[in-house]
Amino acid sequence: AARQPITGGNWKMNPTSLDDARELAKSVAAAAGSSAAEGIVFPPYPFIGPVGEIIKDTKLNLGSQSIFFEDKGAYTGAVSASMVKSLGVKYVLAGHSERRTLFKDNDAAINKKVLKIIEGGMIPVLCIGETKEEFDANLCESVCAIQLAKDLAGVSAADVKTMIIAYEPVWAIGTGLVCPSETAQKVHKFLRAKLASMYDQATADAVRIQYGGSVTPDSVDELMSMPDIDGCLVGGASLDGEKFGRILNFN
Ligand code: G2H
Repeated sequence: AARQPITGGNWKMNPTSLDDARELAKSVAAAAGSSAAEGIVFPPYPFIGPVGEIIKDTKLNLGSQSIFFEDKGAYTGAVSASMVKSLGVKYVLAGHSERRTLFKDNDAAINKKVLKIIEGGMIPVLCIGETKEEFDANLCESVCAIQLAKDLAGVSAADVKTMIIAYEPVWAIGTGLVCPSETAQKVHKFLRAKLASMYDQATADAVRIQYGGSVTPDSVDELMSMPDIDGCLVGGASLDGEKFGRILNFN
């Protein structure tokens, strides 16, 4: 496929100080080089600006881990799409399982965020995935299909084409249990077929689908050899510049 591989480093609530964030950004920038995959870093909100300064002359892109879907006003603690856009953000996560579980982001809110990210001139990275119970009950495909349909409601084919979908089986997140590459490939293929039925084949073929969940330098090459895996969304291993650099420079 002609899809350009794209891999993101989701720093989550790490590192814990601006100095440490700067150090990490510098080591990622040094290790990334002219990587095989397009790279994105998703720092915590307060570090987006400073990290953006550090990576501005590299091939890395700047990301935001979330946004709130309102434009402005009395929403204490919230951050808007235009705020992160003004810092140079290009990609924004929506629907990460930690947001769904810990912060009660439901599909209706995630859909509003996706639409707001697009309206704000940025590209959503929509995360979907099933829990362990759902996986064991053979509900992986139906759960992912429902999330996709709800979260993409009202998104045009032209916009979805530029989007990234991240398939993150919840049972593989931060657990060290990587989903076997063939299993992930099967789900990615299913998701692309679902996108083709929601839109059309050309649109589905353009969407980049990332795998996320305990990706490391040891698992990246096999994952990236799968035809429908177009990149990875990396948590833990993105906090080490060398490891993340190796993941960006997959073989
Ligand atoms: C899944 C992933 C990053 P980790 O949440 O989005 O985290 O690689 O630590 O499993």
